[in-house]
Amino acid sequence: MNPIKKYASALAAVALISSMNSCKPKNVGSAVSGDAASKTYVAPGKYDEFYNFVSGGFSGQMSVYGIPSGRLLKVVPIFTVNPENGYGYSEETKPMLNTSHGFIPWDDQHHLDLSQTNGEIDGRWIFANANNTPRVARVDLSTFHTSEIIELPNSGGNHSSPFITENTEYIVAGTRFSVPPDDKNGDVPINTYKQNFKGTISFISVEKNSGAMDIAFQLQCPGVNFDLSHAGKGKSHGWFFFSCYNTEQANTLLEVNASKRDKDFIMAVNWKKAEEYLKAGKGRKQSVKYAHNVYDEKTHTATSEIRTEVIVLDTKELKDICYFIPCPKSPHGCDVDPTGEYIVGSGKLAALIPVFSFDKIQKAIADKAYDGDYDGIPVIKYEAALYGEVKKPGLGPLHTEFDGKGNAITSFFVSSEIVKWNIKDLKVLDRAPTFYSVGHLCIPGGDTKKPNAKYVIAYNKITKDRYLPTGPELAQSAQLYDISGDKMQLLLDFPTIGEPHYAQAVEASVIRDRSVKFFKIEENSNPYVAKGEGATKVVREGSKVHVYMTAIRSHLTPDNIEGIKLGDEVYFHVTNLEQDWDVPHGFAIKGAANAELLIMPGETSTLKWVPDRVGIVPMYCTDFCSALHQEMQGYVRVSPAGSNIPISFSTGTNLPKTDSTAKK
Ligand code: RUQ
Ligand code: CUA
Repeated sequence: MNPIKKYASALAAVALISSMNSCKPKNVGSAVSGDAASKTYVAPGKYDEFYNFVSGGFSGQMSVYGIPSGRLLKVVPIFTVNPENGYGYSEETKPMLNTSHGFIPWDDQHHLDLSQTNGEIDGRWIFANANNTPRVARVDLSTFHTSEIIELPNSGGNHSSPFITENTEYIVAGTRFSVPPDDKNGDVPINTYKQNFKGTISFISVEKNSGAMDIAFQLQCPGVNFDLSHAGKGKSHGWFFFSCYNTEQANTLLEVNASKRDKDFIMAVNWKKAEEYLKAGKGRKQSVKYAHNVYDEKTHTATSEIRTEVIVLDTKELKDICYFIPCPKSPHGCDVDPTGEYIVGSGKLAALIPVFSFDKIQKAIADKAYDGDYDGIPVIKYEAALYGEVKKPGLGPLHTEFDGKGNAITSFFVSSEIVKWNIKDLKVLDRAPTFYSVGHLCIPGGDTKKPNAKYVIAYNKITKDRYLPTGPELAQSAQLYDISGDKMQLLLDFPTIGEPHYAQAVEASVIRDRSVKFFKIEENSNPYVAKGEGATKVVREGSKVHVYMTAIRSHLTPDNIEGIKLGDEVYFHVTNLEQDWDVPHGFAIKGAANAELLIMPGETSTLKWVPDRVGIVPMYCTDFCSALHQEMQGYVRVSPAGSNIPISFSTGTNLPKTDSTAKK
């Protein structure tokens, strides 16, 4: 075939696949049986049975739902500023979004993984990836605050991340885009991918008690796209599995050029071996630049540090860390069953699901059952690693979760359905339509050793006609199915915030009782705290003015401030003196180029304000905190630059002068 014809036919194949995107399942409709309502009804005042943590996609946030009701409980900002609670706007939280590129107010958040102990969810933390500017975050589930964000050098799009080992020893992060390493000259022609581009996998260690993250080491791998990943567990603990596409190493029009090979790879990584090499000093220190940001719950303040070194192990030189296993065609999901024996690859363009056996992989390595190598990495023979194939399961398999009863459920994007199959005999057991174009799916604990097979939740890319129209863009959605019986039963649709990708769910009891209700004021060590109204003050330092302010139902102290001048930078450090659950105060001032603050009980937050005109400027509490919330307000007087009005401040004492000559 001449190149143009070849190109045209490849394009036609892609067009065919894309046109299948819109095909609706045959039994479209609302095949919801009579008891669905009672199964999802959570009576007013009652709690849901599960927490469901859902990635926010291009919203950069994580949202938290109750299951089975589908009620939205909270939006937790991670990588994106959030005006609703001042995250990324307050002086204390701005450093959380610092990177080697400076302050970045947004990212694209795809995957979440709950911390585990012995392969079970322990409810301490949830980890999140940033896909665009490569980062991994840790959210503390006692406060639902983002506690830590670490940037990843040598990476270009952190998609296969964050996936964790069974004791949360490591968070792994594989780069989506291969790029020239950060310490090499990157000013090279783009079409020198094969020579100059590398794929990097980061192993982030997690300190057992504090959760503190650190890049323990990175693996330099051949230039491909790493897509998804899961850790081995049980017998395969010590290994990681990554799906790879673009093994064609294309640098343009990937939809055609990265869909040529009949098989791409699952990459098996022996991280225990990598640890040995690391200990033996086989790593190379590489100079890089990445930010590490930590939020301290005592100072209620984040700090950001730029780090400059990382240890890299070269998997081409250091044998027996990485192995490639052929996997049909553009694999996406890469999922490991609860026993750790079966590794399920899902080729986006494949018409079957290959299931690999950990034991067979080990034997293949021992026997050197290789089909040559790929860029210096041995390629295990497909048959030597394969346990078997699920035949004709559906179109466009993406992700698989496990029910802990020997079954797997796989999502199918193209045929818009979820399909249940048995891991041992690889027979399809049941299928249920999704509305529409399902991406990820989630069973509570579905990627751990102990799934809870009560529900599966499908996260759909397209909702089309499922909800009232809302202009050109419709909400993405989730759908809840009962999987406790033989037949999967659709129970509920609920819209999600942002585009949902991976999600996690866990029994509410694992998290509920650990929830912090307020911060102890005596433990507050923010340098600008006022631990009582007597400690409030306004301090001028040159053109900077620090207001040490308190909020308690229902007044701000001070609520009258004079002596501010044009050209000043004013910092309102507001301490919420309440010591009770669910009594935040807000703070906003007219004309502030900023979001409000939302200050939790016992916390101090700081809003920066630069007045731009002379006059009287109102400020107030934004959160309806009491019957007299509307009274929770005050004024700042701004005078011209050269004015000699002295700083003064008060609450309740700046009263009108009594005029003795006035008539009674
Ligand atoms: S992805 S819809 Cu970004 Cu996890 Cu598969
Ligand atoms: Cu405090 Cu409203």
